[in-house]
Amino acid sequence: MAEDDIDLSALDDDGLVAQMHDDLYDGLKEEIEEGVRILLARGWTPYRVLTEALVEGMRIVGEDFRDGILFVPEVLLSANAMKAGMAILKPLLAETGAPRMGKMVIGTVKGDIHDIGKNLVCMMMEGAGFEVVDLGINNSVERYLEAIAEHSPDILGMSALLTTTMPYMKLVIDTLKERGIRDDLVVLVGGAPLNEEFARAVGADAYCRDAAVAVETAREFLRRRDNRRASA
Ligand code: B1M
Repeated sequence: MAEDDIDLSALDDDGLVAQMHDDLYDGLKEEIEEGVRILLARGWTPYRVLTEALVEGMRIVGEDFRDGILFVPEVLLSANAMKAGMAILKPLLAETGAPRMGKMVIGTVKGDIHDIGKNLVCMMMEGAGFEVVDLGINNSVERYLEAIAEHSPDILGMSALLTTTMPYMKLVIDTLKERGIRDDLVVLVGGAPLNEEFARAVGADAYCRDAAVAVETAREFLRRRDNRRASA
């Protein structure tokens, strides 16, 4: 350890989490990985590490990006460190042994390369027992249609982080309607600039504020669908 390095394991929980927010801000991948491992070893649940150490750290990065204090290259380093932490948590979140709940195809819409939030949704959905087909970023209508034809999902999820890309969701949903397959799917949308009103306006079934809400909403819609089918 270099002289000015901080011994993360010597910090108490609050100190460590605060240090991890700083390390995420500075894009320090290895420190984030170490911090995640320490918190897990101290008995923190993977979900708590995710929300309190990583997501909260990224929120701070987001504010300074918005205010012009951080720029794209720095935010990319933060995103890279965040992903490294998420990679450790992913198998743990998926380890719940939950029964298979249904299948979701999800992707970030065309023109948009933000994927951290979408990846979190994938992790949480898998952890809750859903089968997830992740289409990644920058997805065209055609790509969504191909994936729906190939995987026959119960749920289509779309993510957008830019006000310029979120209208693309309407194009996808309108195309599903034209093809007569809209009502075969539960369409859930999410991303920081969206809200419920937007989701209604584009014809989605629901807006999901965060990954935990996405899981709850998916469960609720499939439960309602199964009840309808059972009583038909
Ligand atoms: Co971008 N970026 N970015 N960026 N970036 C934002 C979104 C921005 C708000 C920053 C700002 O100005 N404050 C702003 C958008 C402004 C606007 O549209 N009004 C912005 C901009 C402008 C840009 C560029 C245009 C910058 C430039 O080039 N000049 C550019 C666009 C590139 C493109 O997409 N074409 C750009 C680039 C980048 C990076 C590449 C540097 C990097 C992305 C790296 C990556 O994702 N691999 C980046 C980042 C990291 C951000 C911020 C800082 C953080 C986003 C994030 O990861 N948040 C962001 C600021 C912010 O959002 N506060 C910003 C953490 C994540 C956990 O939250 O994504 O909201 P979130 O996901 C949540 C929920 O929204 C929800 O659940 C998730 C988990 O709880 N959710 C869903 C998300 N998707 C869902 C789908 C669902 C359900 C729930 O389906 C069922």
